[in-house]
This record gives sequence, C-alpha cells and structure tokens, in this order.
Amino acid sequence: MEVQFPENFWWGSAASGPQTEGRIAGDGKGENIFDYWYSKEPEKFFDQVGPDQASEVYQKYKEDVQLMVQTGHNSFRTSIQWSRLIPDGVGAINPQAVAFYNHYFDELINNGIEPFVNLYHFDMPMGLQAKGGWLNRETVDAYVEYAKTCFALFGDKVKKWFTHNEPIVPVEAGYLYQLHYPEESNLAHAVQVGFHEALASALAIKAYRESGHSGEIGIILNLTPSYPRDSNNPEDVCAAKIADAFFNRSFLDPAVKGTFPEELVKILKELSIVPKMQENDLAVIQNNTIDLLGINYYQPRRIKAKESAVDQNAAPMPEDYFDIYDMPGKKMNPYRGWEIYEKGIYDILSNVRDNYGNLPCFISENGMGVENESRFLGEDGMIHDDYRIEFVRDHLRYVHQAIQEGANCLGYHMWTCMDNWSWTNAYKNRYGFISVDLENNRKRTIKKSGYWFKQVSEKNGF
Ligand code: BGP
Repeated sequence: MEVQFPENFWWGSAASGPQTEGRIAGDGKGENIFDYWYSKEPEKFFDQVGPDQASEVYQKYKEDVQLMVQTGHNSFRTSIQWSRLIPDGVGAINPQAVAFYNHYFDELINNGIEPFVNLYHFDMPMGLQAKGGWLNRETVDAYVEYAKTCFALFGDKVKKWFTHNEPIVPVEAGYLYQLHYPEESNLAHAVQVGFHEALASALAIKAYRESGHSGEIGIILNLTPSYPRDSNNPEDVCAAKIADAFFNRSFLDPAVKGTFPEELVKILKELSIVPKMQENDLAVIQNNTIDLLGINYYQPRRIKAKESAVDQNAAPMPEDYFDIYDMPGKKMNPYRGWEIYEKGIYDILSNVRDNYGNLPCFISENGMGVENESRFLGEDGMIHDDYRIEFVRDHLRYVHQAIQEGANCLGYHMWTCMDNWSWTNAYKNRYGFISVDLENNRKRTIKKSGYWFKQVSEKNGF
C-alpha cells in the first residue's frame, strides 16, 4: 500500500447540530442567532433556505448512522445545540433534547462509531444574544453552566469533548466582516468576544476536569497558515506573522500554552482595546489548557506587507497591519472561492509538532464544497465526485508525511458526512460523502467518495 496510517486512526467526518438537525413543531428547541436572523432577513440566505430546513437528522439519525457505517466511520463529530438543550440559554432544560442526544449518541456507540461532541458551533441562543452574546460576561457564566449540564447528562457515554468549533469565526463573521449576525464591524468588540470565548473554553475545561469524567477535552480551530508573499522580504514576513497572531495564534496559544501572543497584545495595547477582564481570568486560561487539538484546514492565507496607507480616521481593522496577497497561479476551489493548497495541512501539523509541544491532535475538518453536483450524477444513481476523492487523497498524503516525521496526528475527519446547510450559503455548495436530495424528502445516497472512504478506512490507508 502506498500510504499506511497508524493503528486505531480515527476515520470519519464532522458536522454540527445547527447545520443538520432541523426543527420540527413541538421539539422544544429555542431560537439561536441563525433562526432569528433567518426569520428577519431570509434573503441573506442562499435560495432563502434557513436552518429550520436542515438535513432532518433529528428525525433520520438512525438511518444516518447506518450510512456512516457504510462509509467507514469509526468516529463522528457533531455538536449539541445549546438552544435545543437549554432553549433560553439559561434555566430550564428541554427533556426532548436530552432524549434526542441520548438516542443519537447511543446509536453511534452501538454501531462502533465514537461520538466526538462539540459544545458550540456559532449558535448563540437568542435570549443571550439579546443581552450582548459573547460581548457580555454573563454569557461566559451561562456557557459554563451549559457545559456542566452536558458533562453531567452525557459524560458517561461521550469521552471526547470540544469547547468550541472555530471560535475565530464568531469574531470575524459576527464582529469584523459582517458575515453573520449581529453583522458588526468593530475591532474592540471582536477582541472582547474572542477573549470571552477563550475564557469560556478554559472554564469549561476546568469544570470538565473537576467533574471527574475520564475522557478528554479539547478545542477545534481553523488554522489558516499565513504565508508571506516573499519569504526573503522581512516586511512580508512580519506582516504574515501579524496575520497569524490575529487569526491563528489568538486561540491556538491560549488553548495550548495558556498565553496570548505578544505581537497581538502589543497591538491591542497600542489601540487601547485590551479586553475587559477580571483578576483571575488570565490565570484560569493559563491553568486550563486542552488535552486534544482539532484542526480544521481548508485554505492558507497569502500575505504581503501593507502597500496602501491606513486611513487614520477609520475604525481600526486587522488589515491595517497587512494586505492580502492575491498570488498568481494559485489553485482554486471556484465554488467556494478558497485556495486549495494541500501542503498547508503538513505545515500546520509540523508547526504543532515543533512549537506546541506536539500535543495529540487530529484533522477535524477538511473538505471541498462544490456547486451543482447533480451534474456528476451517473446512470447508477450515484454522484461521481472524483474531484473530492482526489482532494482528500492529496491532503491525506501530506497528513501521512507529517506523521512519518513525528506529528502526533490521530485521525482525519472530513467535512462533512452528508450534504448539509452551510450558514448563509445554505445548500449552495455540497461537501458530503453522502448526497441529500432537497427535492425528494431529503433522500440520502452515498457518493463515490463515500465508498472510496470506506475502503481507505478498512485498509487504514490507500
Ligand atoms: C467550517 C465550519 C463548518 C462548515 C465549513 C464549510 O468553517 O466549521 O461549519 O460550514 O467550514 O464552510 P462553508 O459552509 O462556509 O462553505
């Protein structure tokens, strides 16, 4: 075999509650920011498809677990929806949610698939958002109570927990670039939101350890390696370091080392936007670092030194310190507009090995969203997504190389198991090993890549 992975490698995929479960009348779920935003501005969502119309995992989870078996999963990540379990964000627990998650996790376990469970995937309960969401310190307390509730309810069966998925996304999308509700653009707010997320993570880790459960707890970060336009140009290199501090190390450093990057702290001090914190917060972050790092990798960041002057009257933004470099000839996923750079996954794993104590990690998301995949439907009724097979294989080669060179990478999860609802892109780009037919009662059909993945998982390589 060309590429052989270590024994017990985790093969599977990732999804999230808000992108898959859907809502049905009487399920007791409360509103989160996406439910609310969609109810107010459905035109912001592709084809006006909202989160209520996700892939109906709430009803179809048993069938879905069988499909996971058929596509070679030995592990699978989803998230608990805070607004399903605790509809108002604080207070009463929804008993139907408890029953649903128990059944779902049991179904996975009974079929030999380990559930990896994330606590927060961009889905702030609306009751808390109305009071400021992550901007408000009370949300940190509410989150810790929610986390404790999850550990108490499901901690005996779930042994891999994650405090957040991509905590930089609420910062960027909600508070810098106006891509998600509340669509703000305010660096001081973004910094406060990020700080509260990092603190909430550390406090949840502390609570998990105090709960006496035997599993592991970590965080899932989207790491976008920042490559300077010219690695021999010190100004490009410096700009890339700053971009890295803003978007990667802002969460990677506190999660793994318990500290924040000096370059970033210096900038925040200069701008007088150091987040508000209480006396003990930095010690809590210092003392409660992760066991396990999930790495989501889609694309790199290409950076060059700032070429245009910064408008001193405009509100500060990270881009005051660097420019995005539009590298000629880069390979693109045209549907998503993201560069495909396979070696990036190797560079991340090497960085974690060399600079982050080589802590246990795994690829928790990697994948390729493609529009209008029905073009590739064969007469056999299956989508022939050879491009996805190629994408995964090419990334896996680099994961394998990193492992050969000592990276402590324990698994590979694809984004995603079956086509799901992708925030404002809704069902525009399809990512799954399994297709979901929106016209036909959300019928699931395994794609060619799903059968291929099953073989890879069985052979533990290819
Ligand atoms: C990650 C998120 C996922 C997922 C994926 C694909 O950032 O963790 O929730 O959606 O990206 O991206 P998109 O849905 O924006 O195409």
